[in-house]
Amino acid sequence: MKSLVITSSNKDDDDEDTSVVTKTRTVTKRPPLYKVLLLNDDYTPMDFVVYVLERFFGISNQLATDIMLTVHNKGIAVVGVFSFEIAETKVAQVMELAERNQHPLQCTMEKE
Ligand code: TYC
Repeated sequence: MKSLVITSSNKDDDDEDTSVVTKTRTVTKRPPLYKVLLLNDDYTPMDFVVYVLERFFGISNQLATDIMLTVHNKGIAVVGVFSFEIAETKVAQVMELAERNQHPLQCTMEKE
């Protein structure tokens, strides 16, 4: 968030009191959003990917299956769009579970 201070003053040479008006305008920028992407590989079981999508992204079994198949067929798909912190957490959760199960599944994030 940036604050812009606009000052208008009345400088003159006489001895009169001068007034200064200060206006503060707050310019609020929307926080950037990040896409969470899932990448295809040849080894991660399809039902594991569907499970990951249901568990960490709150996606229905039907939609999770569709997204998994899109990744399987196209190589990559956007799973969701989040703030930096949320996207980072989702990626970490997916990567941790994949590693724990020794699957090479890759999940990354990218600024929108
Ligand atoms: N290609 C994998 C298979 O045939 C399935 C898969 C789908 C893997 C999506 C990763 O992000 C992925 N078992």
